[in-house]
Amino acid sequence: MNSEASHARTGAERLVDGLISWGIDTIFGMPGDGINGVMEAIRRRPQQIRFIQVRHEESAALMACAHAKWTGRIGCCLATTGPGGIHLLNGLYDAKFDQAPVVAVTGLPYHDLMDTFTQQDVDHTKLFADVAAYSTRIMSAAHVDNAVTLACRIASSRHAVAHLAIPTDVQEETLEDVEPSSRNVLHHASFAHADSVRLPPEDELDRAAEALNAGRRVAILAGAGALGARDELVEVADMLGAPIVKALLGKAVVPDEHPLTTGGIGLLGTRPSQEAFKECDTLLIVGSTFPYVEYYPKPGQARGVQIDRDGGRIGLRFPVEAGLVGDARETLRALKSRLKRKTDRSFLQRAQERKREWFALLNDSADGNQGMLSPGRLARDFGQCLSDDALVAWDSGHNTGVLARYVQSRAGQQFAGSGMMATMGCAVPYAIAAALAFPGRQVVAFTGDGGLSMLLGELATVARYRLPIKIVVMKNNTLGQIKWEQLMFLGNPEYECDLQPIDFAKVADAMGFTAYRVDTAERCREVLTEAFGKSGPVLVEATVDPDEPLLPPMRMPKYVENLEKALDAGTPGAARIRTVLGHQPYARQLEP
Ligand SMILES: Cc1ncc(C[n+]2csc(CCOP(=O)(O)OP(=O)(O)O)c2C)c(N)n1
Ligand SMILES: [Mg+2]
Repeated sequence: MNSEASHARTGAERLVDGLISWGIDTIFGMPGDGINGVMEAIRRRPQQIRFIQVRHEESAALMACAHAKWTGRIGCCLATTGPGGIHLLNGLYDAKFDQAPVVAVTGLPYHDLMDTFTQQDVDHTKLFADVAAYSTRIMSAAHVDNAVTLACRIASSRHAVAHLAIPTDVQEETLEDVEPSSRNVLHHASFAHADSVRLPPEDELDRAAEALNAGRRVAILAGAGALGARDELVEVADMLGAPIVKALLGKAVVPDEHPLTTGGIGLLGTRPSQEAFKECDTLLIVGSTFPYVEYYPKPGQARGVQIDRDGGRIGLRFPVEAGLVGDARETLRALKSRLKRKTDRSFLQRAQERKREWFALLNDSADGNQGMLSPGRLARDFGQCLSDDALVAWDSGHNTGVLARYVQSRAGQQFAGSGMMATMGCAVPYAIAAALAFPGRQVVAFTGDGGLSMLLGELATVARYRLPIKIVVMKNNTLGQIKWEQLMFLGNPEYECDLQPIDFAKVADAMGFTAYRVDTAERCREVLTEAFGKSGPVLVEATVDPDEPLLPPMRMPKYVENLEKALDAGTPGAARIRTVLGHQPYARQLEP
């Protein structure tokens, strides 16, 4: 671009061009008078960037985060001053917590009215100071280029949130209006991308290999950091005869059907995974800081080795003697060449047998479900109806638990949702981001009724862009997960968890969806099959039994004690709940 044209570009145009040069092709947001200069710059660049209009800025931030998780590229969201910016926060924390690179762009009042109690005068740089690794107020058109490239560079290199706040008048300003300062030499900052693949030092790799080679019962914990290292992880697991246990964010690391994995861990995990952790003498953690410490092997029970790209996360949940700071794939490769193949395969074989038993139990109990649909049956059938290349978005609740436990992921599928933030309402925004990034692939959201109602307006976004998303809402008319937590964690009767029922099928119909209802086990598969085969946006309202519990895979004595206490203390429907607890797979989960 010649310098005259460059000088004529507004601050907003410079900003949008900067984002484009970093490969950003989609911006999620909502216009407003504090950001309309940027809107105009986007409007003028239809070939390079598209704007996706949302109904709530929280969704825009969740979509930007999801875009980053699905594609591995920077996600971008936009909001106006004050209420718009404030609405972004929850989605941005989701990105911060799961280390998704996101750039947020917000408006500010006129630069010379800031902090004067003017309309919507929220200081976004203070507001975003905690959530963003980089947050700045753009001072003039001459400040845009260096600020925007730095924001993108920090977001991508630190896997973090970066935030740019741009005053209303600066969006309109050009370099003909303002001179750069004497030290701000034009074009001094670079837009070139830079990446690295880090490797740990040799002696640390040797120390890790020594521990792993000495182990007789090695287990692996894999999380989101291992998503790009499937082949390497499988090779290492095979050499070590080690079952791969997956944190939820790592569900797609290795397909559930793979013989080297026992599936998930935690409250929503599998029994063979828990048993592997109870009995292992060595734990290799790859790209995970799965937060529930009580599900790890006990400190002192097992030697620990951990791979993480962030040195600050080594030894966070489990004491390790070797911390390998580096890229998961390259580090596993380097480690593999130091490992000896274990001839004793008995630990792995035992885990495989237990896995067969566990899934037979889940399947048999799903098959045995008659009449009122159980959450497990719904999730099992849902998993079986997915395409081989489905992108599946989860929400936060009991519904996430059954999805994690019952859906047997396949090699070409991807799964994503809010991890460390575990926010309700994420499934639909995540699915929208997936459908926009991967047209042609099946995109499915699995959500609870509480979660869906939080950002219900986004059904209109799905319809607006004619996204062929399939939404399955597990309707139990309760904040199911919290109900079971009140009973199990605290021993208190359920209180204020029941939800005013919503006719989601009617709502979806009014929003431009094809809607289905199912409420019996017998019809579940048939309805899901028909719904998934239908073109365009589809919602399935699946009414499930609200008395089916959310239990950890193995008995936790304190939880059982609390459950008894809560049921005795006047939990509504206690008698029915007791009956359900006697059914499989719960009876097995509660067995001493
Ligand atoms: C934004 C937000 N608010 C509250 C919570 C706490 N919470 C976690 S799960 C849950 C209940 C979810 O209810 P629903 O969506 O109906 O799913 P269910 O558990 O019934 O499957 C709540 C309130 C949360 N995770 N996120
Ligand atoms: Mg619910």
